[in-house]
Amino acid sequence: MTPSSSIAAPGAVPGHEATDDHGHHPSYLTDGTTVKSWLLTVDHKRIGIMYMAWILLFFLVGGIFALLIRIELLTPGPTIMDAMTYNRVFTLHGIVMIFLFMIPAIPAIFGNFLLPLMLGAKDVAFPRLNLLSLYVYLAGAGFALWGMLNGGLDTGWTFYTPYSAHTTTTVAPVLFGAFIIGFSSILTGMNFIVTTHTMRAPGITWFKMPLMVWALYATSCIQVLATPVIGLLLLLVTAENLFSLGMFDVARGGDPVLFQHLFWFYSHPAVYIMVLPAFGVMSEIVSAFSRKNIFGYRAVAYSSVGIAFVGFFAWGHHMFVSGQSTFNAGVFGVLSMLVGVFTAIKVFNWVGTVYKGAVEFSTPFAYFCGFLFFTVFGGMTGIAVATVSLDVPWHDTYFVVAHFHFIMVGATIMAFLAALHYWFPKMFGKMYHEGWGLVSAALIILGFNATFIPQFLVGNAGMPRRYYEYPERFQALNVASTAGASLLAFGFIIIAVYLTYALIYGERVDNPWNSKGYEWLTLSPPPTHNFIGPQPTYPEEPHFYVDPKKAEGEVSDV
Ligand code: HEM
Ligand SMILES: [Cu+2]
Repeated sequence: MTPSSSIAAPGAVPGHEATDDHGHHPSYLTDGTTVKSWLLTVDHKRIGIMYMAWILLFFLVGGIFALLIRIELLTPGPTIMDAMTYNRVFTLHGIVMIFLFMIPAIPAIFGNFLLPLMLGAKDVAFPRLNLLSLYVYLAGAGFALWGMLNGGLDTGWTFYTPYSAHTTTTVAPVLFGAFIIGFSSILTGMNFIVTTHTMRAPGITWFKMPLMVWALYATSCIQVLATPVIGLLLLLVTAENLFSLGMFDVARGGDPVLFQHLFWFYSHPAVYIMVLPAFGVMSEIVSAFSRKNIFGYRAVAYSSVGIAFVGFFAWGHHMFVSGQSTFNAGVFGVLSMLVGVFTAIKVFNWVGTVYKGAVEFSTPFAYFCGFLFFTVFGGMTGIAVATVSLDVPWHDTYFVVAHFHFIMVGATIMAFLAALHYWFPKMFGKMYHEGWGLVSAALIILGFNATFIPQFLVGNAGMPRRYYEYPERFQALNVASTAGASLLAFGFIIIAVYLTYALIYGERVDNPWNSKGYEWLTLSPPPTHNFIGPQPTYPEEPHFYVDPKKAEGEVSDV
């Protein structure tokens, strides 16, 4: 199909078929092909693609470290490294995955690419600031990786004091790197908030915004409000580490638990920086592949804001055993569970959307199914660990590791891969092999379960996290977990292969899903300024598949 013959969803706008003077559309990919035109671009789509390249690279680095951890834990004693190296490896894995992959992944890649398209805007509000965010992120990543490779650190990704203030490993550059990355997060968040407020095309009211936009908006609010706290904290620990200020030192009037409060005041909301965009992705996908408008649009939109809000009042659940009163612990437990309520609202609405939908079981939908499972299972174990009497024995065991991997990694990775497959044709105008898509999705979902279900069990049996050696009775479950991780890695390799192939040889497509999301109202890949000819008009809600004359819940014949 040539670009000019491709028509988006029914209801495509006038101007969509317009061409330039030469009768064809230059896309953002072909408009300037020099290295400089990429490195200095202010086009949100190119910036999104550049984030993608880097973030995938860091994901590979974090993944290699994950496999090293799993190989080491194959046997109860030393396997491939010594204990100190092991401490460094799991710290590296955690820091790279959290700060370099999970936090920026969906907002920086798909948020950047899609937010202006979904709002009918030509770009984000501050395009140059957007480019700056990318380089600030890379500068921070550079610092952190440099520190990790030159000596490394052994504090775990949580940098708990008093240890992080005293260890002689290379803490300061990594903390400083994380501090810099925080600025990138804040700048992107600000940019998205202003874009959402000021750049919506005529016709897009707040309650006609795609749910992905709502999710990105709620995420941005967390980024802007919470990140400064950890920024200052990381600076304080750096100073403590270098100059022994005494801030977190009891002997000098400081308080090591103060660190935990400030750390989790950011890092608990930060888990929603990772997972809210994932929820947003899924709201788009469930609607597109059920061919129904989302069930309970307003409830889904408000619950994103609700999660962002109550997420700020739950941090104490990481500190049940750090000496807080029983009353405090109870309050933090209940507040944590409120997050579960808002998440459940979303889950019920997603299921309600699928119900009686004309489901198309494609690769993105397969990831939606995996996502639903990880979110519900991970969320319920969240309720369990938010119950103080249960968390006391589970704290710092593999049970918690399994909980947060299920919800955070499971849900986010499912959404990341779903987004990658759903928007791949949008970004590159090419289609991948659907069969391989489904095979790798099955491998990944299976591998993920095989990796982390044994960790719930071994944690419940008492195996602590962050230990290098363990009693022999834990070995079988650890071997199972490592086998699962290998399956997972295999799935990712397959994806890398067929997506690269599709990038080069894939069939030209425009809107292979016949999606009605606003972002599909323009060409795939989009032209540089997003729309050719007049801006589209937005008479309907995004994903308006249902004939309004028919009763709600019925399927349109689109
Ligand atoms: C929605 C996405 C969620 C994400 C991304 C997430 C992420 C995490 C992470 C990263 C940790 C481990 C932190 C560490 O290294 O110590 C953790 C622990 C914990 N989570 Fe979640 N969580 C989520 C949902 C929930 C929910 C809904 C609840 C409560 C209802 C919850 C309750 C807890 C508790 C109590 C702990 C601490 C357990 C302990 O350290 O003993 N989480 N979570
Ligand atoms: Cu938390």
